[in-house]
Amino acid sequence: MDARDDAAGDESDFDRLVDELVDLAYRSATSAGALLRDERPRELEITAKSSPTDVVTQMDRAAEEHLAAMILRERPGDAILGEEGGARPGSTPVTWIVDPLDGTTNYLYGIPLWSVSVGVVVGDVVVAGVVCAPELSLTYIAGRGRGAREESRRGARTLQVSAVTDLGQSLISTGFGYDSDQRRRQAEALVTVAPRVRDVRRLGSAAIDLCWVAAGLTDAYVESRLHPWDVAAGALIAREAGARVVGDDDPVQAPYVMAAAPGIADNLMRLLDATQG
Ligand code: LIP
Repeated sequence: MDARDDAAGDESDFDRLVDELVDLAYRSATSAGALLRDERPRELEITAKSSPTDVVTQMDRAAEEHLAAMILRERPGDAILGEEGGARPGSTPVTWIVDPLDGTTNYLYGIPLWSVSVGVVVGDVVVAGVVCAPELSLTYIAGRGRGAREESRRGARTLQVSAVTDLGQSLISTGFGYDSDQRRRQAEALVTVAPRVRDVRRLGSAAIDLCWVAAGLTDAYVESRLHPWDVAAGALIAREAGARVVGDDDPVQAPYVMAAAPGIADNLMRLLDATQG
């Protein structure tokens, strides 16, 4: 029995379910994004989590509560796995994997590169993903097998990864964890990669990193020690836009999560594998 059999009878039922999940993911992500943008207080209450630089604010929690309320109002039996709320069990094959505020440090500093990421899994297959970046007026949407699209001030467009084939001409984004030993290892790997590519960017939101590969704004994104909520939606969006994506099925344990234009994916993976001590 696969996810289709569990969740719905035949193909058309499953397709209707995916459409419903994409729609609810879109409405909940954009609504939570508006809350974060429009109701940000003058003073943020900051609490440290895994390290002094891994922080959570009252807005992270408020956004996750907002997402859960919208989702469970329409689909009360679904499970939710959220960065701030842990795991809420469900009675259906559907699980919502949400990062209510991806790029918390950027949000804290007033840097506009932050997002709300909502991924939806049926059985063990990610079927819907929405990433909303409200300060940039950008929303990225994908349904499994339906391609990926961007909505912006300029309207809507279908997403397609870049056609780059030369690693030395590629623009790569990456990120660093909150643990100092992990950051050292990530920086050491970057010493190997940086001289072999055009340039490197560090945006601060994994979900946006993945969507910008899908949009062709960067040619690849690589980061290690991420969490399922960082990547669930963005990995689907990148894959549906034609990216090669690895590591997203177990982002905590994988050597790295990578989303790359297909023309450079093999060479980039060879380079990354050489950095794995
Ligand atoms: C962040 C990621 C970012 C990573 C940070 C952090 P958060 O998520 O989006 O790419 O480099 O270490 O994990 O903590 O802002 O939700």
